[in-house]
Amino acid sequence: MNYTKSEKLFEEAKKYIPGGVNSPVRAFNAVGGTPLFIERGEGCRIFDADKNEYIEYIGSWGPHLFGHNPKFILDALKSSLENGTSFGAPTELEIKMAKIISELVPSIEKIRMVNSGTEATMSAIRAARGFTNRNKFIKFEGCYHGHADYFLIKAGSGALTFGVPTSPGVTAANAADTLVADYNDINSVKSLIQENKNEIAAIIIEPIAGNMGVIPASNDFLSELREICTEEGIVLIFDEVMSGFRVAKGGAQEVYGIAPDITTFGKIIGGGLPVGAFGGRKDIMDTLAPVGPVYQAGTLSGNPLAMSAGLAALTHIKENENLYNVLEKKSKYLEDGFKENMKKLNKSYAMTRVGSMSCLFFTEEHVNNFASALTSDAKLYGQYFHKMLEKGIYLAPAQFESMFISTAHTTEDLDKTIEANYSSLKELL
Ligand code: HOZ
Repeated sequence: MNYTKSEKLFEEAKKYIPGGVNSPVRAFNAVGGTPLFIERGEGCRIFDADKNEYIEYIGSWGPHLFGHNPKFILDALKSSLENGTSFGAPTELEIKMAKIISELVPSIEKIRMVNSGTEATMSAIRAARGFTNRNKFIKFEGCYHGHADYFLIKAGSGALTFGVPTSPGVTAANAADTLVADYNDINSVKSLIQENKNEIAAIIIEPIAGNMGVIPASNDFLSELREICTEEGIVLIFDEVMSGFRVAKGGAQEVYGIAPDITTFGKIIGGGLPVGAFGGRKDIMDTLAPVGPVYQAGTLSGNPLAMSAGLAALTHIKENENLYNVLEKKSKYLEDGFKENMKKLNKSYAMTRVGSMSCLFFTEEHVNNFASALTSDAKLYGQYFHKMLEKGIYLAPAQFESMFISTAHTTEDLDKTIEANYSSLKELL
C-alpha cells in the first residue's frame, strides 16, 4: 500500500502537535510505522489520505456501535445544528438524555453530562469523596479511567503501551490517596480495606477491562466487591465508558446483574461526539452543586449537538431489541474464525471477548489480570498489526486495546478479516 500522503501529513503534524497526534496511541509508536491520516468513514470502513480503504475494528475507540455515519445520527445532528451549537443554558434535550439513560440502566437515578470519560471519572470520584467524607480510593492495576493525575497510577491503555503506567507529572501528593489492587483478586482488595479502615471513599473498576486488552471481571469477584462496598460504606463505581451500551443495552452491570452506586459513561452516549456522563444513586448525586456542596461544572456540558447525536444513538438502541443478538452473532463468528485459524496453525493464543469487545493476546497463558496480559508478545502484535493493515484490515495500533465490532460489519467483511488473520499469522509463525 502507498502511504505517501499520510507520511507527509505526519511530518507536518509533528511540527505543531506533540508527537503529531492529539492522543498518544494514535502515533503508532507501539507498532511502528506512520499513522494513517483518515479522510472519511462509511459503515465499517475508513479511507485514508492516500485513498486506501480498510475494514476497521476501532470504531473511534468504541462510539461507533452502528459503524460510521448512520443516517439516523446524521439526521439528528443536522436538525439540531439548525437551532444553534451551544447555549450554556439548559435544553429539553438534556432531560430526554437523562431519562433514556435511566430507563436503559436502572441503577441510574440521577445523571450529569460532561464532555469526556476523563471528566466523568474525575467527577465521580469527587462526588464519592464528598459523599463519604473520605479521601482514598481503590483502583485496579491495568484499568484505565482517563488521564486525571490520581488515576495515572499503574494505568492501562496508552499509559501502559508507552511504558508510563504511572506518569511523570503526577506528584506524590496526588498519588497518595490512590490505592491499587489486583484485578480479579478479592483478597488484594480486602487487605487494602483492612489497612485503610474507614478511609476509603470509593472503589472504581472497569467491570469489563478494555484498556489492558479486554479482560472481563469474574462474576464472583464483582459480587464480592459489591458486598464489601455495601458493608464498608464505600461507593462502588463502575467505569462503563467502554462497556456501557456496548456489551448490552444496560452495559456490563446488566450482563453481571450487579448494580454499582455510580456509573461513568462516554463513547456510545455521544453518538461519535465528545460526551461523558456520571450518574447513579440519588443521595450521592445530590451532593453536587447546586443541590449540595461538591462543585462540578462545564460550559459545554449537555451540548445540544452532542445530546442530539447521543439521543439518536440511545433511541436506536432502545427501539431495536435484537441489536445485541446481532452484535453477539457477528462477534462470535469472528472469534470462532480466529480460533479455527489458530487451531490450523497449531497455536492457542488467548482470545477474550464479551459481546462486541474482544482482544487477541499473543500469549498462550490464560489472561485474567494485568500480569497475565503483560505476558503477551506486544512486538509480535505490532508485526501482526502491519500484516493485517497490508491486507486492508485496520486494528488498534497497540496490543492493550480492544477490537470493536459494529452492526455495519457484514459476513463478507468478517470473512475477509478471518482470511487476513489466517494469512497474517501464517506469515509470522
Ligand atoms: N487509548 C485510548 C483508547 N483506550 C485511545 C484514544 C484515542 O487515541 O483516541
